[in-house]
Amino acid sequence: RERVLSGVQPTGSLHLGNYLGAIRQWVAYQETYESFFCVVDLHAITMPHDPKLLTKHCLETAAVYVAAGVDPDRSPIFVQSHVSAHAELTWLLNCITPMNWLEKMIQYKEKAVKQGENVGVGLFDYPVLMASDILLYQAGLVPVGEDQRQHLELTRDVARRFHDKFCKKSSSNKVFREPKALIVDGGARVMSLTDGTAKMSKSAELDNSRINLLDPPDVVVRKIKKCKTDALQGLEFDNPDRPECTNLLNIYQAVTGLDKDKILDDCADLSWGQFKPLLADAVVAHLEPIQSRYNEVIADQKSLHEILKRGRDTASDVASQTLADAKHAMGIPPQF
Ligand code: AQP
Repeated sequence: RERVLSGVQPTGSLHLGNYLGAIRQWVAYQETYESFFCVVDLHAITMPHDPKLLTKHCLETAAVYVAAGVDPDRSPIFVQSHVSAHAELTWLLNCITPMNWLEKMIQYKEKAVKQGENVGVGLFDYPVLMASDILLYQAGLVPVGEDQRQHLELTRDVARRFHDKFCKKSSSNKVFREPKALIVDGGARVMSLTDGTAKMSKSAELDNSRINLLDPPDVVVRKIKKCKTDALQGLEFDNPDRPECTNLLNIYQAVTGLDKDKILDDCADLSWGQFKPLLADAVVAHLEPIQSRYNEVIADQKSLHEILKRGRDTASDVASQTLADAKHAMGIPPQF
């Protein structure tokens, strides 16, 4: 079976975009692929973070995976920093990755602008850490949105460069598997509630810009009531001049599972005042079972720790083998 690896950064409370664009898809992948799901805390610290919250956010993120339907008995769930091979392989790969490859990364350029002079080496190196995450597990497929495509391409380039430098003799002694992108099914980007051209994001300042997965029903209703719309008559998908309209209909489609034609039949002539309560009800109903499962999972910290320990052990077994092969290929001395 093909192997899939994916993760979310524990940078705050997870939102509908993280769920619809990533975690919900993972639940389906478990049927087809051997899956590893990681809470990528080493990535999260590439931007300023609060040390008092990081552990809490890691546990909450793992609990959301379980609540959303990831089955830890089938798919290891683990915290990235608990498998030290991630940091170790990053160092090895750093030593063969040209600086100018990383200078071209769009996400780095965008995030670095926000940091000004304080931009850390870790942010620059983010794509190499991501390459390590993927390559350690010999993942053939990586679910990526448009914004991560460039990083996946870099992962392939780094693997190829490693093989060119250290594994020339035969293709059978290649250390890594070159991953391919797994196109996310029906995974339209979920956009901000306050600006239909910006993606919904954990770190956006305005809480009203996102629906957090754990927002109680009254908060969801309030956020949708207040969200940005436009003054045009009727509702339609895909009009580039109406990004908010497209986004809200996309969310409605994702949480109801209805097809576009049915939605247009039902909603094309509605006013915002009529559509918003429908949308709010559908989102609340969709989140309700996830939230009640989450409350059970997070309340049982002992079991949650156990899940992460088991995940770490399974992940470590795979990762340490790849790391050992990489070290061997590079001529790093074995432990005497
Ligand atoms: N708005 C979104 N719509 C669809 N998918 C999304 N994802 C994130 N936002 C949306 C997907 O969630 C996964 C995990 O993302 P991440 O936490 O690693 O980082 P991110 O993409 O940068 O997510 P955020 O929420 O915007 O976090 P911050 O604010 O910390 O940067 C990925 O698969 C991503 O595609």
